[in-house]
Amino acid sequence: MKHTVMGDGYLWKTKKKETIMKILLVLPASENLRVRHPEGSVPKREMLRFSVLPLLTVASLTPGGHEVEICDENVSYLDFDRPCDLVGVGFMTALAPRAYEIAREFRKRGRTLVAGGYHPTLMPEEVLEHFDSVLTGDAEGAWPRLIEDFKRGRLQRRYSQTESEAGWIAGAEGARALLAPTSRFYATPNAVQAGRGCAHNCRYCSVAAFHKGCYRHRPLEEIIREVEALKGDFIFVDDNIVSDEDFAAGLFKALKPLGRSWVSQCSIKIADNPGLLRLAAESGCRGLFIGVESLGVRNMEQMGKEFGASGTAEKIRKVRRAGIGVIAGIIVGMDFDGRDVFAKTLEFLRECHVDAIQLNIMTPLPGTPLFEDFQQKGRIRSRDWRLYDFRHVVMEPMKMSPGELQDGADWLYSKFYSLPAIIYRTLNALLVCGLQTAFLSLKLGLTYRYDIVREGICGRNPQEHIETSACNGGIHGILYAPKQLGFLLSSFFRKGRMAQNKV
Ligand code: B12
Ligand code: SF4
Repeated sequence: MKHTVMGDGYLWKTKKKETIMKILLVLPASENLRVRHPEGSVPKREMLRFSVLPLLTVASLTPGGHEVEICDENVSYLDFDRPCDLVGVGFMTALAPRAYEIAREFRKRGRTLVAGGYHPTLMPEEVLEHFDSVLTGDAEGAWPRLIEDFKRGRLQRRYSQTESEAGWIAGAEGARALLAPTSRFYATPNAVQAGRGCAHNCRYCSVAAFHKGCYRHRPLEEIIREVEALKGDFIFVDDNIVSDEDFAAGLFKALKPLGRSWVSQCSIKIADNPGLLRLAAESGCRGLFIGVESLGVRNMEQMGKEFGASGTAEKIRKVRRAGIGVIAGIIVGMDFDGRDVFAKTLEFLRECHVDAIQLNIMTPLPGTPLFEDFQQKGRIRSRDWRLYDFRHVVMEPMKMSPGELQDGADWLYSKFYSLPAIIYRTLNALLVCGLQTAFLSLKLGLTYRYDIVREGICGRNPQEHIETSACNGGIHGILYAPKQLGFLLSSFFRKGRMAQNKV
């Protein structure tokens, strides 16, 4: 093999005069989460990292022969001086400023830069100010063409799938080995995708904007083959694994004989289909991230998510009684939320015994109808994309001040993840859902708590106007304990009775 240095790059030519390129794929990370020095430590939050399927998929689509390397800044230090010809960066909105920094550094060193993923797809013009080329939408088909063009020195500014390529969903089989050196830093290195997109069109959701309300899935045999090749448990990173209920039923049946445990995301509609819920549990489903979002019916209607607006508590109980833990996505700061939303939500979450939450502050993401709406009404407070991480207030709320929204969200977050609450939830999950879900609940709880302590999140309930110095559970946790203990005992006896009835 002959080494030919072209410009400052590292293109190789084989004996047959084929050009071999070195491609570096990067996942940027925000400042508080990334590895900042060559010997820097990796923050201990494995539970909140699952593989890097976007980059692995792009790597697996790369035509044979080229050398591909990946760098997830959450777990590895990004060395700008490493030799490469082409740098591909995939990023969501909150990571756009870091992606632009990365682009600047590589440009100084004469590298060619390509962007892909959510933010580049939804804001391509902005991204092209920093990158040589942008690939919008799915990369299947478009990425190999881009590579070919680059190799021939005719890289275009924009790439996207052709009509005939649309709908193709590639697996990541060919690229999983790239993760081997860092796999211990992830909750699981085994991320798989059964389908993409979602049939719903919620107004705030980037998935709806990216996939335009379209859902499609891979052939069943292909998914099963990919799962079979993995060692151990896995996660389906689908946005809504039950988007097509018939397909989901077939998938769950096919998974059952494999005896694996898995977690995924889905809409609360799964609770309305007891047969599907049972199949999911039997196939090894141990936890589902469900976008509960808001308790306010009017909020849900305004966001185009009215299908999830009623009977939520009972639906959550149904999922848990099937042996599946519930991680609820919650949004605070929607237009009909007043100052009482934080305490009410906390009470609700305790009553229906969700196993974990992802707490989000209402964030209009660029490219969504919600963003357009907020922009027109002059309600966008900041366009600093770093703050679009769902932990900061970037818009003018309707029924409280931005400060109150921030305080209330922090308060709810730290209260939900107080130590007594984590212990209680773990025991409850053990009794209602089983050991694996209890373990999941405990590990998630402790990881979120680690983030809360590390970032000094405390907050206060704006409804009460009292400083809640009891950030670690304190008096609230103690006062609440007898009620929780009562529920634990009753769950235990109910479970005993259910077991007897089965016999
Ligand atoms: C798993 C996941 C995570 C994981 C891991 C993220 C990762 N990068 O691997 C974790 C838990 C860390 C995470 C965190 C967050 N996430 Co997230 N996450 C996802 C999820 C569910 C799946 C990602 C995935 O593996 N997709 C599978 C791949 C194959 O699909 P894909 O990303 O679309 O990739 C294709 C194309 O986009 C393109 N492509 C992608 N990257 C690249 C790169 C190059 C160079 C090229 C050419 C092409 C390309 O090619 C791929 C193949 O076709 C997505 C939803 C989704 N459907 O993607 C949300 C999603 C990306 N997350 C989102 C958000 C908002 C967040 C959080 C802010 C949420 C929160 N409340 O905390 C945090 C960010 C925190 C932070 N500061 O970093 C939003 C982003 C929206 C936006 N416009 O920014 C999404 C879209 C969910 C949503 N409903 O809106 N997330
Ligand atoms: S159901 Fe979930 S994934 Fe689907 S459009 Fe609504 S918020 Fe997005």
